[in-house]
Amino acid sequence: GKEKWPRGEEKVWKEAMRDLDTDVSSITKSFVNHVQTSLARQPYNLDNLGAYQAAALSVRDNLLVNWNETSLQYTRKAPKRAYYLSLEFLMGRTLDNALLNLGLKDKYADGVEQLGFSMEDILDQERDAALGNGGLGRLAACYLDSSASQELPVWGYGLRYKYGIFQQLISPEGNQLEAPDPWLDNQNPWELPRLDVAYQVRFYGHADRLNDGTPRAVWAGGQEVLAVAYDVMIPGCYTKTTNNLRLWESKPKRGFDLNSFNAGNYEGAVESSNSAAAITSVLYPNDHTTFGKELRLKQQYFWTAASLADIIRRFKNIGKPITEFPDYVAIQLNDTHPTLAIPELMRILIDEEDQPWATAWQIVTNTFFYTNHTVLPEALEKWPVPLLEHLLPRHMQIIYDINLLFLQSVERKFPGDRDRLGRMSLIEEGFPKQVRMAFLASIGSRKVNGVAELHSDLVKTTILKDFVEFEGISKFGNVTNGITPRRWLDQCNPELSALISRTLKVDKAVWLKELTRLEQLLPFAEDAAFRAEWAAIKQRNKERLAHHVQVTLGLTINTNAMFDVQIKRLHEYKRQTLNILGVIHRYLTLKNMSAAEKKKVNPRVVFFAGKAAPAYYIAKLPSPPNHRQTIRLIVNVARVINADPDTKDLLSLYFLPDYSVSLAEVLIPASDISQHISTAGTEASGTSNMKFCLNGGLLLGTVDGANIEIAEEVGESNVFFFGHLTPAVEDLRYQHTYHPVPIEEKCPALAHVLNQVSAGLFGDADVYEPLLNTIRQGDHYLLSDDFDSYIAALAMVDEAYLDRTEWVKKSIRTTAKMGKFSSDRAIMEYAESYWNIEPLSVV
Ligand code: OX2
Repeated sequence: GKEKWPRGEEKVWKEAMRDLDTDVSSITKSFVNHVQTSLARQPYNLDNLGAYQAAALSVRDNLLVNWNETSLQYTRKAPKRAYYLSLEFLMGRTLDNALLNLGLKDKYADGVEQLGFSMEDILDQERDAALGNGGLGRLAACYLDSSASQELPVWGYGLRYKYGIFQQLISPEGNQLEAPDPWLDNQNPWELPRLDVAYQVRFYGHADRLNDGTPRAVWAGGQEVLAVAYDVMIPGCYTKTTNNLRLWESKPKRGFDLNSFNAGNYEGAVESSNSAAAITSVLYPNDHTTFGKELRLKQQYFWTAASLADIIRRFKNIGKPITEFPDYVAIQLNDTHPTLAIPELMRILIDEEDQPWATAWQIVTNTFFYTNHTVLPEALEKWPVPLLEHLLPRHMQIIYDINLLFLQSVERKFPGDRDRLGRMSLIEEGFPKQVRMAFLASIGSRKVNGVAELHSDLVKTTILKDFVEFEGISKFGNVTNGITPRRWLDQCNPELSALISRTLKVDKAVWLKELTRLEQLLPFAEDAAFRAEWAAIKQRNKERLAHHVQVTLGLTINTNAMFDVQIKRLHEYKRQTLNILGVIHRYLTLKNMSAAEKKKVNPRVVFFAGKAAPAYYIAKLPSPPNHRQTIRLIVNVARVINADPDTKDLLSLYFLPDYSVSLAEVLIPASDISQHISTAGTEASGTSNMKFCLNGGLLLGTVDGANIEIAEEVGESNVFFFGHLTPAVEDLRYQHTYHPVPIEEKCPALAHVLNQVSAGLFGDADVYEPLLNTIRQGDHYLLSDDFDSYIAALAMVDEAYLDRTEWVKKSIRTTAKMGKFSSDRAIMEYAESYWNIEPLSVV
C-alpha cells in the first residue's frame, strides 16, 4: 500500500527534494554558493585551498543526497547487513574519487576552469586521510569502495583519530624523523558529525556475578567515556548506493568530571577529561608488532563497544527477537584488533538481554567472521591477563568462561591430550598470563579466512592447525585480497583508463565493475600501434613522477631509465635490505666495467619509499629491528651513487620521504618493474603487487603471498620469480642455527657487498654493523640464501628490458589478466560465502 506522507504537503517536499542538478551551470552555482555562504569568502580572496573546500562541499551535497536515500532504503527493506570492523581505514584523498564515482569529474573540471581554477591544483590541496599503517588499512578502504560499487549493504566502523600515521621526514644523515599528522586542521568536508549518535563506554570498575542460577553479572564503577559518531560517505561507482563509514571520537562524559570537581580537585578534573579525549587522539604506528599498551587496549574496547551498541540499536528497530540477530547482522573482524567484540556481545546478551549462555554463544558464533592477515609470531596479539582484569573485569570473566567450556569440549574430543589443551587454551601460561586473541577470534567466529591461497594454507597448517583438527576444515577458508580498479587504475592512470575504454569499445562504467573484461586486451599485444600508445602512456607517467620529484624534492630524474620501485612499510621480512644490497652489487659491477661494456647497460632508476616504526616505539622491543638503519643505508648509498660520474647515468637511487596513498598514486603508474621480495611464507598477500601489475608494471618477486596467484593469472613467463620456496624456509633456518656456514663461503657476492659497506664506502661504517650482522649471523630472513638468485633475476629483468617490444607485450598481457584482483571479486566472495548478504539497489 501507499505510505502516508509524514508531514506537510507532499508535493512541496518532493519538488524540493529532487536530486541535485549536475549540468555545468548548476555546478558553478553550487560552488559559488558554498564560497559565499559556507566559507564566507569572495572571488578576490579565494585561493586554491578555498576552491578545494568549495568544490568538496558542493560534491558532498551530492553524496549526502545519495547517502540519505541509501540509508532510507536500508531502513525500509531491512536486509541483512554486514559491518566491517577495522582499526584502520587508509582512505587517502576523497575529492577525485568521489567525482569519478559520481561520473561528474569532467563537468566539475569545466566548471572550476570557468571560475579561474584548475582541477589539478584543486585536487592537490586535499590532505590524505591516513588512518592506517599499510596494506591492512588500505584493504579496508578498497573493500568499502567495492561494497558501495556492488550495491552491498555494508558499513565500516573505525576510530576518528585526531592524528593519522606520522609524517616522515628524512634528516640529511638519513635518519627518519617523525612529526604528527594534523590532518583535521583545516576542517574535513567529508565527515558529518552526528553529535546525537553517542554511546557511553565503561572502563575499570568491578564485576560481580549474581550467582542467582543465571550466568549474569553486574559491571559497575570505573570510568565512563562518550563515543560520538562521525559519518564518512562512501560513494559507489556509477550507482546511487552511498554507504557509511562510521568513525568514533572519544569525549569525556561531561565537560568535567564533576566528582573530582566538587571535591575541589580542579587538576584531577581536567586530567580525566584529557584522558577520555586521549583514546582517539592517535593511530598506533604498529605494523606487524603488538605492545601490551593500555591505551591501545582502551582504543580497541572503546571502538568495539560503541560499534556493537550502534549495531544492536539498529537491529532492535526492526523489531525482531534477539535470537534472530545473525539473520540480520554479519560482523567482519579485520584481524584480531576488534576481537573484544566477542566477549562484549556475550556480555550484552547475558547481562543485559538475559539470555542463557548457550543461546548467547550460538548468536555470537553465527555473527562474527575473522580474517587473519599474518602468520608472523611477533604480530599475533596477546593481552596480559592482569591488564584485562583491571580495564575490563567483566570481559575477563567471560573469556575465562568461554575458555573453560571450550577446553571441556576439546577434552571430550581428544581425551587425555593435555599438550593439546595447553596449546589450544585461550590463556597462555607465563608471567604474566596472556590472552591469545587469534584463538578467541577463531572460536568466536562462524568462519575464518586468510588473504591469499598460500597464506590461508599456512594459517590452517601452522597457527590454527589444532583448531582445524577440532572444528573441521570447512570453517577455514581463503579470500584472496583485491584492490579497487577505480582508484588504482581509473583515478591514478587516467590515460591508460581512456585507452582501455577506447580499445574495448565500452564505457569505463562497465569494465571498471567487470574487471575480467580486461582480457579482451590480449590480442592487442600483437598490435604495434596499440603497443606504441601503451608505451607512450607509461613514458608520460614516468615523466609525471619525475616532475613530482622535481617539484617536491628538487631532484632531476632520468626518465629514459627503467623505473624500478619498492614501496611499502619497512620491515625485515619485506627485505628492503636485500634490494639495497642488490643496488650496491650493481654499482660495484658497473664500477668494474669498461666503457664498451657500459654501452650495453640499460640505465636504471631505483625508487624506495616507506615508513619505519618510530624510534621511541621500537626501543621497547626486546631486540630492535633494523628498519631505520636500512633507510639510512639507502639514503647514504644514494648520496654516493648519484654523485659518481662513472655510473650516475646508468644507476641512480632515490628514497622518497613520507610515503602515502597519494604518493603511491603517482609512483605506481610510472613503474616498469616493482619488487615484492619477502622471504617465502612471510607476506600474507601483498596488495601493491596487484596495483603495479594492473598498471602494466612487471613484477620481480619471491614465490610468496598473492605473487603466486598473480603469476598463475598472467603466466610465469610474464613475472620474474626468484628465491627459495616456503617449504624450504624452516630447514634453512635450522641450518643457520645449527650448521652455520661463513657468509664468505656461502655467498661470496653478498659477503663482498657487506664488506664494502663495513669498509665505509657509504660512510658511517659502524652505524650499519648491527644491520649487517643480522645477515652474517642468524640471517632469519634468509638474505644469504636468496641473494644469488636475486641477482640472477635482476639480470633477467635487464635482459628482458632490452627487447622493448617483447617487454611491452608482457606489460599488456599483465594488465589484461589482472581481472581476478578486483576488490569487487573479493567483496562478493565475502558477501556470498561468508556474510550471506545480497546487493540492494537504490533508485
Ligand atoms: C598486511 C599483510 O602484511 C599483507 O601481506 C596483506 O596484503 C595486508 O595485510 C592485507 O591483507 N598487518 N598488516 C598486514 O597484516 C597485518 C597483521
